[in-house]
Amino acid sequence: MKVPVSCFLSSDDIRERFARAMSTMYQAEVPQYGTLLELVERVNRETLEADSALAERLAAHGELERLDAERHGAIRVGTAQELAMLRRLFAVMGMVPVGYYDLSAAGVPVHATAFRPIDEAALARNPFRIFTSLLRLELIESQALRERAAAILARRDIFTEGCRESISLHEAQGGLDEEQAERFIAEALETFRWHRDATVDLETYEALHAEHRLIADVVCFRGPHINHLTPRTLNIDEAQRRMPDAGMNSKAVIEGPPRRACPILLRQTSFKALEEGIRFAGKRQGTHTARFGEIEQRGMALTARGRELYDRLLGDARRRTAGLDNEAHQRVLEEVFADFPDDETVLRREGLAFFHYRLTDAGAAADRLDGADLETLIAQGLVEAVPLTYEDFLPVSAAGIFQSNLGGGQNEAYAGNANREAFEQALGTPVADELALYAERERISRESVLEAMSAE
Ligand code: OOG
Ligand code: NI
Repeated sequence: MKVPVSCFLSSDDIRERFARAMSTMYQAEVPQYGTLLELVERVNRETLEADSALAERLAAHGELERLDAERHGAIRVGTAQELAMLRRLFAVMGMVPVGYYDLSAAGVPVHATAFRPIDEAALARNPFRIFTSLLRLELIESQALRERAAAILARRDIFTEGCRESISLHEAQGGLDEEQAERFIAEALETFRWHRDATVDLETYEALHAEHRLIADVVCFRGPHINHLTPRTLNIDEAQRRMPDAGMNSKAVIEGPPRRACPILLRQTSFKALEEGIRFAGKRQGTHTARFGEIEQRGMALTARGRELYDRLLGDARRRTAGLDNEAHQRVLEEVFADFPDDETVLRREGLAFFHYRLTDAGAAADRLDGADLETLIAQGLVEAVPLTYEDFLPVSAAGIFQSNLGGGQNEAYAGNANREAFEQALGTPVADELALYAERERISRESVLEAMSAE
């Protein structure tokens, strides 16, 4: 069967529909997540009403219509084969692996990447991404337990037959038409669904859980259930404040940088994972906690230099924030981050953040110039520099999110075990370098405004 290329849905369309289907499924599975969405929607509405400049800026950037769309989710898989197949699944939706995250440094036996869109138009349309962790059985000390876990994982297939067929069809045709895309979405969704029935008996679950709760979460179920989704908030401090009154057990502190005039990177918080009833093999009942809800607020992407400064200041702050409540934690962060410039022009001139350059209306109407340089064009109001939004994750923050859902469970013995090569081998491809992606987008925008402004 040959399908004309013009009938194919774009990968952006498929990603958007998939993200929406996932949100509907997760709200039905975890009702408290629906409550979180309502809370975020209310805070966003009130923030926009109180800040008309923000509302205008978001409207001008086409952000208002997609404010409610989820920004990310997360899953954890058990084997190289599962990860490699997920790479092919996400490719259907224009999502590629970006970045390597070593969580062993934080005592969690996984390493991870983020599957996400990378080009400008795709990110603007729908930036949905999935933080995907791979379990590292090799970090388990007990050989018997390692082998037991590997044997259980070897028996499961987390993809439906229809999902595999849809992926192969996409690869063979170079796209999917409407009906094929709908089938792909329905079949792919099955991989992320929750299963109340564990594949193992309670005793096996408990043995794996005793090594690390995350190992039990990955190994004992039929699939890598989506463990959270994350909408975007315009005021994370307010959302955090309101979570307890909405009946949510919020994590103690907001992860990431403090509140600033020029937001940087990513701030996150969550409600903690819920305890859910599980039927184990052999008919025994038990419980498991895995699924939670998160919110995020994104700021500008930092250059390697900006990131170094961020990491250093965060390290300084961490020595002083242990055990503090969120309010005190944020006060310390604000004090320490006074050393991080909080003015767009300074951030740009000092090479701390990435920017997108574009002509202003005046620039588009102006005469071409000979040898125009960027700073002069900006000073003359012909070109403007807009910060690039950070599209990735932060290992220290991710560790904080993991740990708040693992009852503080960690294991120092795992630490210091980054192995990007092994991860890429399992994935079947190298992960993209996030800094190079931002630098490239900045370079292209710079060259295109300079070209547009210079005389032939
Ligand atoms: C993923 C935690 C990381 C984030 O937003 O940093 C994450 C997980 O718990 O599986 O989602
Ligand atoms: Ni997350």
